[in-house]
Amino acid sequence: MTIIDGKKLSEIIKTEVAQEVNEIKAKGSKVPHLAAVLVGDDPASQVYVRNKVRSCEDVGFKSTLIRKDANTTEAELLEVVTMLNNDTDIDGFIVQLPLPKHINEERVTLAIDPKKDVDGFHPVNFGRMALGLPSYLPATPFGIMTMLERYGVETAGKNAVVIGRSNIVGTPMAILLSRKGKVGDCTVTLVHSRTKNMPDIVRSADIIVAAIGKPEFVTADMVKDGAVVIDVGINRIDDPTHPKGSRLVGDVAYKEVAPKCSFITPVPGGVGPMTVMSLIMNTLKASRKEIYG
Ligand code: BQF
Repeated sequence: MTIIDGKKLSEIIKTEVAQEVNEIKAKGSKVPHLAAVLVGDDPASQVYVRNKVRSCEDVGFKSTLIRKDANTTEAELLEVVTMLNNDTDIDGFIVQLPLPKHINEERVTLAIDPKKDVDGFHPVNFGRMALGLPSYLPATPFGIMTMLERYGVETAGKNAVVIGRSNIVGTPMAILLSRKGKVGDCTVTLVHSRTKNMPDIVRSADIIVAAIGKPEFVTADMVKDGAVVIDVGINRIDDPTHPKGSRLVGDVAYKEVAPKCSFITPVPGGVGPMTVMSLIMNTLKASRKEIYG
């Protein structure tokens, strides 16, 4: 059993990107610049945005954090998006999700210039991804593809089961694994809350991607011997034995599942750090005009 160490891999990629930023600076070219918009004070979102800003600092990117209070209107947020679309110093930006309930995430995402949409959530980027055209890949699936590639996980011809059909993880993950490519060429099944016989289907998987947001949903009886298990879940559960009274668990019952696996990702320190690193990679691509010229 090999633990796919997302923390360590993200640090390795960070040093590679930092090296490239040094070369950009040595040439006197423009330093990559990422902006992040955070609306409200959701504690998890604050942590995520802080992780992104810190990663920018670590690789030598410029970063700008724009904070708006929780009662910011959709119109005000759209003005910020327009301002960032037009700011020529900013290569890419993100609007941290989830947004407060009175703001329509779809309208905000549609307002982002696809050239600067380093989260890859705009329908233009999603469509280009689905067609196999150059695009910004959504950060979590991109991070998972990078983990599979760098750990040399064989995917061609394997049965992959993706659990969960969200727009930003499950659905794009299923598309990417099914595509031709270095990582890909899988036979993909996407299962969700209305799926019948979910345990039977998951048991047939050579590769499992768990992205349902239910703590320890995938148990040992659902996992075939030798399977590759990628855990996207980040769930805080009560645990009175812990100093904080709670701890993080994934969507996989790690302790019982890990011994059956060929590869498994831990939580924390698995997919999460790779998600943040993928945003950095997309920002480097934006600054180099790799996708849109
Ligand atoms: C780790 C996210 C759900 C909804 C919106 C490192 C992150 C998380 C975990 C992180 C996530 C999850 C992010 C770890 C960004 C990943 O060590 O395990 C980093 O910062 N993430 C987000 O921006 O929005 C989310 C999950």
